[in-house]
Amino acid sequence: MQLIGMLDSPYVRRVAVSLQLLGLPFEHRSISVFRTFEQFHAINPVVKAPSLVCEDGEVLMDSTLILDYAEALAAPRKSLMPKGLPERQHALRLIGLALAACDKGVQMVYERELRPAEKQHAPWLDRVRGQLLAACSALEAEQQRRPLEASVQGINQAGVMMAIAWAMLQQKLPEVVRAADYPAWREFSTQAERLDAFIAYPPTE
Ligand SMILES: N[C@@H](CCC(=O)N[C@@H](CS)C(=O)NCC(=O)O)C(=O)O
Repeated sequence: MQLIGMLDSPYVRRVAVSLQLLGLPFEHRSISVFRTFEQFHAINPVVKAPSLVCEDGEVLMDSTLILDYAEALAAPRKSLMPKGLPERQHALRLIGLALAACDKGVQMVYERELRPAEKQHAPWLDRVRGQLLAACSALEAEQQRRPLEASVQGINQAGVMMAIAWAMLQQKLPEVVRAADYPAWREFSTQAERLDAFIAYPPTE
């Protein structure tokens, strides 16, 4: 199995860390959707990171769908998704919030880095920033209300996604998502980043 994409993408990193925690062997290939577009295009003409090349050569994309496949591969030995319905419901809420935070963060970064300054549309950026901060506030409130565990045994997919979203937002948009405003989320993420799977796949390359 090959995981294609750069670890500065939270979606790629999410898959890499999860595959590692699930104990699934894979080769990571750091190919950029921007700097090495043609090389990426040769593997997946849609050029979406992450892409996963399965053992039989079929290519999957979208981190959530790739992880659905990974969960099936690892079952029944290991899973990062809670089994009980109330716990699973809560995990899905957190994953949704953290994915939304990443999506909005990535939109802001693309707007700033890919669009010429004179073509940037302030009302759109304000809207996206508001959505991003709403997701961040909800994540902080949830972590204060029902703290997640950041141990190697206890971390689940919600915890992986929360820590990875935090790292990406602190790396790319620290002036928007101010660390001091999110003490519980920050502390949880600091602990998660000490796990071997996170250390093995750092957010920069
Ligand atoms: N919902 C997707 C988002 C993936 C995504 O947007 N990846 C970015 C890299 S951070 C990408 O492929 N960008 C290139 C493009 O969309 O053209 C997932 O969870 O995998």
